[in-house]
Amino acid sequence: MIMGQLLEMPTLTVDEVETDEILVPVGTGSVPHAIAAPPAIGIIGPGLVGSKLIKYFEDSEIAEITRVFASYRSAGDIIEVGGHPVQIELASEADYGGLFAVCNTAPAGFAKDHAERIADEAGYFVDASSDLRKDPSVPLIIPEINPDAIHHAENGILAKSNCTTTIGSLAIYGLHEVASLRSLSVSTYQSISGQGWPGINEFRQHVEAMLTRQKEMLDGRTYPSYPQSEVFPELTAFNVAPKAGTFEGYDTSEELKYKNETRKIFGLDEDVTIDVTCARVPVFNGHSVDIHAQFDRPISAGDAKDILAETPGVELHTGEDVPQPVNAVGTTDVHVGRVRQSELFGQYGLRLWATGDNLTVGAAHNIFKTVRLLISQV
Ligand code: 2RA
Repeated sequence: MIMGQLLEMPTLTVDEVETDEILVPVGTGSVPHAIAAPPAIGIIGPGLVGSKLIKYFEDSEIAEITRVFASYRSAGDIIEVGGHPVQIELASEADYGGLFAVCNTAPAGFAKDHAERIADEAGYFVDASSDLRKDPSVPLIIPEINPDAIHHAENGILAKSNCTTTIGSLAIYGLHEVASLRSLSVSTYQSISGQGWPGINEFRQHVEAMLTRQKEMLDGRTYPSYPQSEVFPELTAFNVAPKAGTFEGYDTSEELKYKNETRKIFGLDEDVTIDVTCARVPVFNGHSVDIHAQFDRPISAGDAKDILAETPGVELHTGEDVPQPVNAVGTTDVHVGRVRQSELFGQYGLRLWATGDNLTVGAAHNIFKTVRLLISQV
């Protein structure tokens, strides 16, 4: 299609594009020897996370988004990126040659089939999905924590960790650098936006339905009278379900991600124990994590607060000022508060609460920082 035809088509904003939801270490793909300034970036999936990622690049001068990709549903649409119309290409069939990095925010399933080819055609494939996280050749990058891991990516493929793991890891890495972790007991309070627009739309319908049924809730009518769910098997409106993800044995998929990814990012030995319960809560956006950590040496709550106050990527809250999703939304730090000594582990343990925007610090901003790190290495 020629540009004249493209311009006759309606231009959408990235938020209007109905597309898949949502991501990237370092390798030996065809990284250009001399990159254009600014380097050209491709984004797969301009949805809830992808649109935020586009905005971070637009607001910076480190790189330029030159191409956008999506599934059949949105391929052919025109969106405006950096003040220019860009036609969305079909992600599964496009040739990615000439791009410095491709950031994938498509849902799980896409990276598994296409990462290798894309990383071969472009310089790097930075993956936000869960497809490749367990692959030993694919580093999980949280730039504040393990920036050097980008040098261990084979084939130019890197990934980010699950949003919940990222928020929890940012909250404790500064402490772990001073006193090594011996055990972690974690409960998560995960928001609805973790399941993208489909989850948000279902939640809205459920809230409306349940508001008209307050009497039933107060009288104790039970589950069968509640609205049917498709995205979340358990009711999300005015409820708390201790089940985020799907069961894989005794743990849910979200709990296993938290355990496995935390081990991989920190390089923890098997004798460091990690217990996790992941719950879904009726919060539109922003995941919270209650962390009970045991360390290999004494660390006082006062020292922990001093460390957290200086930890990059962390905003410390003290006293009456407690971190909450409603205040964390749109920010790019993890908000940490309620820092206190553990009764169970005494001087060797701390209890703290972390809240972060799962779409920014947990996803889009992590990918942006990873690409910025890759560019800085060229
Ligand atoms: C969720 N962590 O909250 C997932 C999204 N990747 O559903």
